[in-house]
Amino acid sequence: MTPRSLAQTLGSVVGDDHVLVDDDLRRGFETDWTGRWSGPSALVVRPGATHEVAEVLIRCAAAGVDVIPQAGNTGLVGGSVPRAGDQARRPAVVLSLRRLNAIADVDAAAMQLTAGAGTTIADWQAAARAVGLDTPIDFAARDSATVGGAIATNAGGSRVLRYGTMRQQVVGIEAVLADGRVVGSLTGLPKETVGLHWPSILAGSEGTLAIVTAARLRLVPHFDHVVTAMISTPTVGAAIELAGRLRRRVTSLDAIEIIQPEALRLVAAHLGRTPPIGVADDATVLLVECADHADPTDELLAELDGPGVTATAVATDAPHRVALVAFRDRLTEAINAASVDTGTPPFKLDVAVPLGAVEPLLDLAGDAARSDGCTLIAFGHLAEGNLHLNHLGVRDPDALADRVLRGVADLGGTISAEHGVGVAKTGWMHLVRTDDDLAAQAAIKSALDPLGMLNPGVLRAHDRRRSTAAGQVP
Ligand code: 2HG
Ligand code: ZN
Repeated sequence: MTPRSLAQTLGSVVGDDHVLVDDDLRRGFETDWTGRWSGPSALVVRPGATHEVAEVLIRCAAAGVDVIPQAGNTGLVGGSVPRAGDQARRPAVVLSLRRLNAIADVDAAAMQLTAGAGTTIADWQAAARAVGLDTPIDFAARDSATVGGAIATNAGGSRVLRYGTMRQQVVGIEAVLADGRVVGSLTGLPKETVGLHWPSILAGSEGTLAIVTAARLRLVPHFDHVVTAMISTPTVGAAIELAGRLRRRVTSLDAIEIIQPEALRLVAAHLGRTPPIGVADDATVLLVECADHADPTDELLAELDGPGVTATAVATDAPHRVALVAFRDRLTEAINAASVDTGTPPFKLDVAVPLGAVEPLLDLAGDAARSDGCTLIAFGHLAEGNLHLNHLGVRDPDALADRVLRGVADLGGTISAEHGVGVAKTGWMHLVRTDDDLAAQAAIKSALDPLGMLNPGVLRAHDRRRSTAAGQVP
């Protein structure tokens, strides 16, 4: 089928205005926002309803083209933009879900609402707050990242210690299989045991099994009183001990974010502000947030008045809290801005290890960065042992990733905590999953998507060392 006839057949489903074929219209959908991942698309199709998604998939299957689902395009592992080079096996269509952004059936008593896959996290939040509730998920990319993408990657963010990851928030799902059949339910019954649980199957499947079109989502109480503290601890070990104490004793705890000194310096320079506390080079900084119906400030301060805390800045009113949180929320943006000077996009490794291994992981990552000659910017979500290892000016990303990810696996950790595998980490999946496990996953994929047309290459495990040794292209 020619590109022109493909555009015509999809235009007859979604309307010609929602099929983008011009280079300049497609460009924004073909590259991720860090600039590291990009590939060509035949066109971008923007369905406005579930039945249109189904019909688009049926026609793409008939035309022999691959489908790359995308919504906010805030992914960091190359999973939502077309594949480049050898990985682009057939022409690819970007299936943009941004138009599926309706919010419906807000039920304050059940504490649930239904959101289209293209709904942003910020819009989910606004709808929750309009009925005196809140979202269990929050992260810095909230204005662009979407519900569908958050489900696809099983996103986490800063409130996981209180409410869990995205998987735990999905009480119902609607999704379209590769052959156009629709599965799931948006009823949202908290108790329902009639076979397989589609939210569990699809959360974290990165658009490889089905296209999520809508979800029934959990809401949580909205707390009027929030306190934010920036805390300096002398060592990573002291930070972990403090985090444990806070988790055991402070019931209003919402977030414990870790920021290493180099990261704090970078974001401070980007913001043009001095951090409110002095931080030694070998210190560790925590950004802690508590939220409750009654003011939790005293509860938090009582725990900070002890060993292992060298400096604290506390904010209870919105403007001061926002100013403190900016040192955490704007890190990714600061890293992207700094990467422009290095001439290469930032190289990101999202990993998690058991808490006892956070310090060895930071040592290992520091050594690996020094060997490469790049600058390591480390921060993350401490309660889950989840570190975002960002590298500026990296020379050999593949060797760096190999060293760090093997180290992570040896420490009992995982190669992806919340960003997903995408195409970036397929070569290291075998470090944390057995061959039998990966074979079972591949069998599920081919049962649901026998043509292999949904997000090809993503989550497709291969052992990069074995493939390279055998001379195969991964
Ligand atoms: C965050 O925690 C996101 O802010 C992005 O997961 C992390 O940029 C990153 O590496
Ligand atoms: Zn994160």
